[in-house]
Amino acid sequence: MFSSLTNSFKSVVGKIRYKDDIGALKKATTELKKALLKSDVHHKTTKELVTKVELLTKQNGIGQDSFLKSLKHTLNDILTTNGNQGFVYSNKSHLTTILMTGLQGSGKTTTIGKLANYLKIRKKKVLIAAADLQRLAAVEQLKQIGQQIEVEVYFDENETDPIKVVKAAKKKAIDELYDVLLVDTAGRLAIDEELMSQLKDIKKAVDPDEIFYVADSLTGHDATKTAITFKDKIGIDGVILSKYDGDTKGGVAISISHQVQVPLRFIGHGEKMPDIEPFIPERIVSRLMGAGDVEGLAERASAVIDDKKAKEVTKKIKKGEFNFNDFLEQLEMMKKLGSMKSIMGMIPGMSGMANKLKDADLENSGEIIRIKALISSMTPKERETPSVINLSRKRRLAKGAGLSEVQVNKILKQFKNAAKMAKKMAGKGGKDMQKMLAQMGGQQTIPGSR
Ligand SMILES: Nc1nc2c(ncn2[C@@H]2O[C@H](COP(=O)(O)OP(=O)(O)OP(=O)(O)O)[C@@H](O)[C@H]2O)c(=O)[nH]1
Ligand SMILES: [Mg+2]
Repeated sequence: MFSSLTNSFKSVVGKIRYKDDIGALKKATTELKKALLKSDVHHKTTKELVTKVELLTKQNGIGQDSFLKSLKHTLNDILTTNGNQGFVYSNKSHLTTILMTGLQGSGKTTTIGKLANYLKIRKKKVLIAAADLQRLAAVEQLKQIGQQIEVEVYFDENETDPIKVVKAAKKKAIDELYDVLLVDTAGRLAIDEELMSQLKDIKKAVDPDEIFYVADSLTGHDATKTAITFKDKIGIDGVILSKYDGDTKGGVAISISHQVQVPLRFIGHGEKMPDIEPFIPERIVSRLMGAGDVEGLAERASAVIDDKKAKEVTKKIKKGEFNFNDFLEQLEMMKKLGSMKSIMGMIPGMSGMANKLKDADLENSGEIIRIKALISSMTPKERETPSVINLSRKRRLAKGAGLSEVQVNKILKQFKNAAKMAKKMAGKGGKDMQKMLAQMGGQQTIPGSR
């Protein structure tokens, strides 16, 4: 996600030797300035960053270590703004209410879905309020997202007043003990008084704990400008950058909170529901310095992996009872972890690899699609005990799943081998589910398995 910035920093740090002189420092800072501006970091932020790094390095003695430390320290300062980080629950009541605002098409509705999914994985009861009544398809879009992630959406198709909708949603959320209410609002092409006054009315009616502003990374410096206007007109508590996956420069993530003076809370980096990450400055600095984000990865894994289920599965594997139902369940769990690309970027030393993976992910792997098709044609008994599948059933299954018999045989054989291998591994105390999945899918098709 930050690979281009990470590479720039690496190259700049490389310009300065273990012990060096003022000339080398000047060269490095000039290079740093160029790289930041080229990445679209705001010019004021760039100036402040470069000046501070230069000053700090001089204070600590010119050399690579001192330069690196100064850069880390200054980046951390620049990225940290007064206010909350990531998602913060209300300290006033059981319910946390979030109002999502932003221009048309910036990604509000998608981000609502991503946040709802993020919170649901963390065991929160979430309600989404469909208060964008401007666009005909807006309610339908939210309903579909809600269905996909299994989160309830409050809507009223007979209502034309968003104020009434948010009031009713809030009442429902309180009465039915929801943890979080996410309110989707209508966007406009540009900032106009009508939008601002409607948002103010909604804000008054729903009394949110926090207001998030969704900024489209692809709009560059305009994202920063508009965020400032929203802050001045209605007040915002956090910025969420969307479409960061399409932003090859990436610098807006460095300067937006510094310029708006409101923390950047999340970054959206894809169209799918798991494609969102909390923005925690010290973790991001670690990634920018090419050191990965082990803490973030561990947090994500612990949210997604159900301890009890993991133990059950390990037990089954040890007994050699791992079946196709367990496989599907494991696959769902892996999907929740996010794309392989986003995971790789968090592993120390792997950020370079993340770029090569492009958008490869489990869901879109051809092999996984074939395996899923085969499993969906099986009877419950066959899923539980694949060994009962005989030749005539193999033929029927191939037809049902639209596969050739050779493909069916291959998948069944791979599965058998994988279960065997997993049993062996579990016997040795290993629980490496990923390796097993890789074996299942064939070495070529699952990214990251080689
Ligand atoms: N690649 C990518 N696409 C995104 C991301 N977030 C949103 N999108 C896409 O951007 C488009 C607009 O997203 P919406 O969530 O509908 O935007 P919105 O702000 O609700 O739009 P309005 O309701 O019309 O104001 C959709 O096609 C989304 O799939 C992201 O992080 N990455
Ligand atoms: Mg929308």
